[in-house]
Amino acid sequence: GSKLSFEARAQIATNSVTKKLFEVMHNKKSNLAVSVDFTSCDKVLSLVDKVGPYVCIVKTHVDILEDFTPEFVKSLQMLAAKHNILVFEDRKFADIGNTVKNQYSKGLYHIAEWADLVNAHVVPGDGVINGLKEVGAPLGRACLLIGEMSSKGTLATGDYTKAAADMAKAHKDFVIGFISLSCLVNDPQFVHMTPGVQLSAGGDKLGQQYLTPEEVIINRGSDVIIVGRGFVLKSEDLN
Ligand code: UP6
Repeated sequence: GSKLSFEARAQIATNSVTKKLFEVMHNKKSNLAVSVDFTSCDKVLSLVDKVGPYVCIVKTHVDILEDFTPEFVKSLQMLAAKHNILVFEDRKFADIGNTVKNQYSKGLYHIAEWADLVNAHVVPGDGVINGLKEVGAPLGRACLLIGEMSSKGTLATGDYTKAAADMAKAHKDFVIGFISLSCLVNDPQFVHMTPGVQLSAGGDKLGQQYLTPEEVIINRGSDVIIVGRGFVLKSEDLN
C-alpha cells in the first residue's frame, strides 16, 4: 500500500471523489466501509445513522430493498451529508457499455443521481467503463474495478487481475481504484477496498471467505475494509 498519509493522498488526488474520500478518512480517522445489506429501507437508514460517525463509506445494494422508494434515496443522502460519508452502490456492472449506461442512469434506481461510487467487473472489456463514464463523469462520480473477489473459487485471479489493473490505469479520470484483496497498483491516487472482512477469519455457507482487518490492511496493503455481517448481524439477522 501507499506509504503516504490519507491527508497527503487527498492533497495530490486529481479526482474529486478520491479527494473527498481521503479527506473524510483523514478527518474521521476511519478506513471502515459498512455494507448495509438489509432488505428494508428503515433498517438501512437506522444503521447508517448509528454507524455514521465512525465510517467513511456506506455501501448499498439497492436492488435487495423490498420497499424502495425515491424518498429512501433522499433520506440516505441527508444522512450521508449529516455524517460526512460517501455512498457506494455495489451494483457490479458487467454488461456492454450501452446497457450499463442505462442501468446506471435509468430504471427504478437512477443510481448515477445519488451514488458517489459504483463498481464494475472487467469481464466485458473497457466498454463497460466507457459506458459508465459517459453518464458518471459529468456528474462527478467515480468507479472501482473488481480486480479480485473474496468468494471461494473466484476466477478473478492472476492475468485477469492484472488486466483489471491495466484497465484502471488507462481510465484514471473515472476509475479511482479497486475492489481487491490486496494492493494491486502502488499508486497513491488509487484506493483499494476489501470486502470479506471480519474480526476472525472464516466464511459462510455460500462461499464467502473472511480475512481479518490486520491481514487486509497491514499485510496486504489495502486501504478500506468493507464489513457487512461482521457487525450488522450483532443486532439483526440478515439471513
Ligand atoms: N462483496 C463481497 N465480496 C466481493 C465483492 N463484494 O463480499 O468480492 C460484497 C457483498 C456484500 C459485502 O455483496 O455486500 O461485500 C460483504 O458482506 P459480508 O461482510 O456480510 O460478508
